[in-house]
Amino acid sequence: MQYSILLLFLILTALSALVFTFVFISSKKVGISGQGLSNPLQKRFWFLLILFVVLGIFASVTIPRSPYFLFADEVPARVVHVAARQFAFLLSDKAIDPENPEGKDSIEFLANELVEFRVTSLDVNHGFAIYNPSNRLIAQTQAMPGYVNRLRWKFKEPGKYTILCLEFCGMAHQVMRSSFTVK
Ligand SMILES: [Cu+2]
Repeated sequence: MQYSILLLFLILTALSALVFTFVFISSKKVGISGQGLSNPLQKRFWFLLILFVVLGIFASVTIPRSPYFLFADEVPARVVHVAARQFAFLLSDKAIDPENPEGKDSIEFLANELVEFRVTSLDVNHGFAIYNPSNRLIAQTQAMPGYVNRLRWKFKEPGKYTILCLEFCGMAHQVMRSSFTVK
């Protein structure tokens, strides 16, 4: 399924590239005289070149820092299963059975150990957002029915961390919260 969506996107991308190339090639035949930047075609060429270089630099700097690659080559010390539902989060060291969902009352981690959250939802889309003891958002992913999203993080600061839902998921969305402790 994922691969067919990717394939569809690649085909659409190739089609749009073809259309743009066709428009670009056929519009070049219009004769415009003038040297250097007084020529609109030259101006456009330099504008696009600079734009692509800037975008290329931006992408190559930011994409490797994407959270998808965070701690990718390390083995997590802890794996915690998270099931979100209206209007609570269940956290457990074991896989959560959707037929009989149960979570632990309290979860504790050690500071600086690599924790992997495997986040899913039992009903609608929810957010899974982690706030540090000073209530700053430090990491988040979506909780989606039918999917397991992995979120890896090392908690440096000991204290109580809060989990909040970042998707408006129903009438009691604002009470949907949980927490864990880092020692
Ligand atoms: Cu929610």
